[in-house]
Amino acid sequence: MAHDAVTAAQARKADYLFIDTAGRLHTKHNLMQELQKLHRVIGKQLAGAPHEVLLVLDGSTGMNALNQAREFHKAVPLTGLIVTKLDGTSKGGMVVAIQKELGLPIKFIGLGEQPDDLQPFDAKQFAAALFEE
Ligand SMILES: Nc1nc2c(ncn2[C@@H]2O[C@H](COP(=O)(O)OP(=O)(O)OP(=O)(O)O)[C@@H](O)[C@H]2O)c(=O)[nH]1
Ligand SMILES: [Mg+2]
Repeated sequence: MAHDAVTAAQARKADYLFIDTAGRLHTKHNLMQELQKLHRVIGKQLAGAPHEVLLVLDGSTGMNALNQAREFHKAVPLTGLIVTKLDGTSKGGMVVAIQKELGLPIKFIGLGEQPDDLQPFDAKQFAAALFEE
């Protein structure tokens, strides 16, 4: 499917192609291999692709998110993270640990279920929110 999508995007001279995979746990070895294959196939078809590999983490899982990020980053080189569900009780302090260990930029954060709730990550604003009452 990804192969066909790249072909179609090239034929239409599209500026962007988003490939959204089904969610998976890093412990599912076959699904992690599938992810690596996907990455390899796209790269063979188009030099430099995929240009971005974003991992979407559920912020409510706390420090488990760090472990997930670490394992996914080993399987396919990530270029950034999206941390969702920061509108709940989780304040997202794990993003500090992730940044410290893996040095991956957080591109967007999720603050609700509406399209507008997916917002660009602003480190200053995020840090301020982390410490406010
Ligand atoms: N409150 C809240 N809900 C969210 C947020 N992001 C996603 N959700 C909800 O979480 C649920 C799952 O979101 P999906 O976008 O389907 O998650 P997914 O990772 O694509 O799931 P799979 O493709 O099945 O692996 C939906 O009901 C979303 O509305 C968020 O930032 N805050
Ligand atoms: Mg999905």
